[in-house]
Amino acid sequence: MKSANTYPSADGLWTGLRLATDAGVEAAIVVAQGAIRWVGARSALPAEFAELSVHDGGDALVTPGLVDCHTHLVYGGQRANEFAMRLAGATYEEVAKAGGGIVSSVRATREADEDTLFAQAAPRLEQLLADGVCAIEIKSGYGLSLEHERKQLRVARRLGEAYGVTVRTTFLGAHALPPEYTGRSGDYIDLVCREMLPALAAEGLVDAVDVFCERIAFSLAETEQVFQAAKALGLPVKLHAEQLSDMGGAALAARYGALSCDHIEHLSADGIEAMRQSGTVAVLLPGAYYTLRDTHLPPIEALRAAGVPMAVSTDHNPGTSPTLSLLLMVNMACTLFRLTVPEALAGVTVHAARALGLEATHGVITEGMPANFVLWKVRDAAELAYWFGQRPLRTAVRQGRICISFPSPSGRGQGEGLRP
Ligand code: DI6
Ligand code: FE
Repeated sequence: MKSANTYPSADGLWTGLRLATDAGVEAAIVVAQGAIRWVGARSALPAEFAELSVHDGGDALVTPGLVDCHTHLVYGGQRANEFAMRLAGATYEEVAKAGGGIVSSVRATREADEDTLFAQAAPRLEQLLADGVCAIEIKSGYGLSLEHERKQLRVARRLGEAYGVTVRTTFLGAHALPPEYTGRSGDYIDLVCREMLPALAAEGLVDAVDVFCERIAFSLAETEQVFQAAKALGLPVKLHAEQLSDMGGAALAARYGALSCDHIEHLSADGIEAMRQSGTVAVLLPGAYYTLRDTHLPPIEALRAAGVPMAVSTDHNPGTSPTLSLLLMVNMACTLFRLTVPEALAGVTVHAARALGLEATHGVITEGMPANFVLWKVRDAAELAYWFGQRPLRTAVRQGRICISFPSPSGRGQGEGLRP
């Protein structure tokens, strides 16, 4: 791992590119002082940029840097044993009731110190970066006490600094009831609202607030209590909503102007309408759907018809979605959820950026924005969805720096994601 500011600058003229939207025309991008200065057809390049030093794209497809807008990347241990339990017939809810599930990751996370958590999360982050991720959300929620939630969020911040990747931290203190609060859910929510959230926000560790609103987690009323605490601190909210049942969480979240409602397999028509009115993004998580062998599809056609923006994310977590490939989620969004390729790609770029409140800096290649873009060893955007399980990334520019670069089409270059 390098320190972020040792990556080479991406300033200069990038040529030999194809834009997904206009693949027939050679495109060029000018980067100056780490920001996009100009983008368009090479033939239309203004003369003032013609003498800049050239980065030859070699006919690569270029897209905005990908945004993974829902992850639980920082945690201790792993839960392969639950995979086996589910294969033997147990449901996610039964596993949780048997003392597994989120609470078993809480035990392992509490036992690990900050450096250990960092060392475990870093190679996971490297895999996502090798898939073209330039901005990522990282939630807490495996600490469930002030001390241990703080540790998770500090690791998330450190990861962003170490890798020069934009990290948005989300406080998910209301993820599960910690064992020491069994039977005292109200007391725990009070602790979350009165002590944990204000303290962590004051330390600058919280960019947004999330709740797991579900019958195995927290009720609608408890969710609203957390939203009120977030609102009092001026923090945006998002919600794990209607994953296993329709709790009415999405409509509540929309009332609080939520950035996103995530999972939403059981989202109702009222929930969709509320999200449409509030401009809330629907975050689709096909990795969890797949792992849980869910068969209840999110209401894609109704979301599409309502014009609710749909994002796609890994939901990386040790229980229900251990994937570290956002491109695999693009494939699954198409094959399992029937998104079109342009919808799925918008889902990991422009809409994902919006789900994090990052629409001014990420998700599109536009003059004035920080340079976050990816060159791919493919000719056609559909290939990004098609080659599932592969890593066609050639070059990743994050925050104006060349962070991953494979010099020749077949060569193994300096990629941080491909360590021996
Ligand atoms: N929904 C999920 O998919 C994850 N959290 C949540 O609220 C699962 C977390 C886990 O099982 O560890
Ligand atoms: Fe999640």
